[in-house]
Amino acid sequence: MHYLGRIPMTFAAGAVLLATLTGGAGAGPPIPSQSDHALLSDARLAEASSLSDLASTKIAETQTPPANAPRQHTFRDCSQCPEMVEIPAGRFMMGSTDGDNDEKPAHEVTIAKPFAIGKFEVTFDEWGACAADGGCMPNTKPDDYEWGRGRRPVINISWNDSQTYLAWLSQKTGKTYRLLTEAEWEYAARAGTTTKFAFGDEITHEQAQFSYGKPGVGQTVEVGTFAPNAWGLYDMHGNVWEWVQDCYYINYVQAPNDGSAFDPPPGCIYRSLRGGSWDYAPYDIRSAARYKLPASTKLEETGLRVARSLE
Ligand SMILES: [Ca+2]
Repeated sequence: MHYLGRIPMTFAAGAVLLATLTGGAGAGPPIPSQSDHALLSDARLAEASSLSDLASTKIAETQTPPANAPRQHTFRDCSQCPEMVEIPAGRFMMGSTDGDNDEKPAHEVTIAKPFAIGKFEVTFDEWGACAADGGCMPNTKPDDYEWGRGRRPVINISWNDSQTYLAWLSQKTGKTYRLLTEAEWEYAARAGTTTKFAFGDEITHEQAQFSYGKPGVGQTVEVGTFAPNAWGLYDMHGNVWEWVQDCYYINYVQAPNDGSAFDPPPGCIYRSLRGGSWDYAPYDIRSAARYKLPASTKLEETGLRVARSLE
């Protein structure tokens, strides 16, 4: 991903710290250090690539329910809460056979139970409601770069900040709001499709907010500016990167296949983000594309989308 070249040097220090933290013995399954990653990934990705042909075939056979399934029920738990869309149980092939190494191996994931997902990225208005009610400390008024607030997606949100919004939302509604798992995010982004985007293998500036090939200085647009995917979800491609629950790992060799998050002890430096943002190229906003940042990092292109389980 081209953005990696723009990561500040402090992130490199974080990588060293990660290697240090994960190098020692501890409870639970060991997490390979960054220095182990090359050896591990070479061996396992060779194995993974041998499965790629099989995966390519299975991808077309696995996706359920199909993209043309009936539109899901929507609801809102309070007047200022994000509008939610019920997503059906199903199974799909997560990852890709021809993308970056961190998208491999493509693997089948089963989502056993329906869940609810935000119809849109969380907006400045919604974040403001949290702050006005005493929540979302200390990032109560994230910088909008004078692009405008209202129904634009909230930006300058770290993974840690996202937890303050989810805690407020859960307290206000009595429901357990959370981030999507990375598997749930991709399942919802694909919406029954097996193509690079929910709209096919190409994407245009009439379908999503991304900067590549577009004149002028990029920025976010109001949520819902473009048409939704087949399951009624907006801006899964582009606009802002969306934090997910998972601890980022360099490939899917250890990825769970039940839709749960990969989040092993003893801790996590990098959290995953999905969907790309207004500042990216089509390749980086594909359904399978992944990104990572330290949990405390906030940028002009990091936001969130909420989820909650259905009783
Ligand atoms: Ca997005």
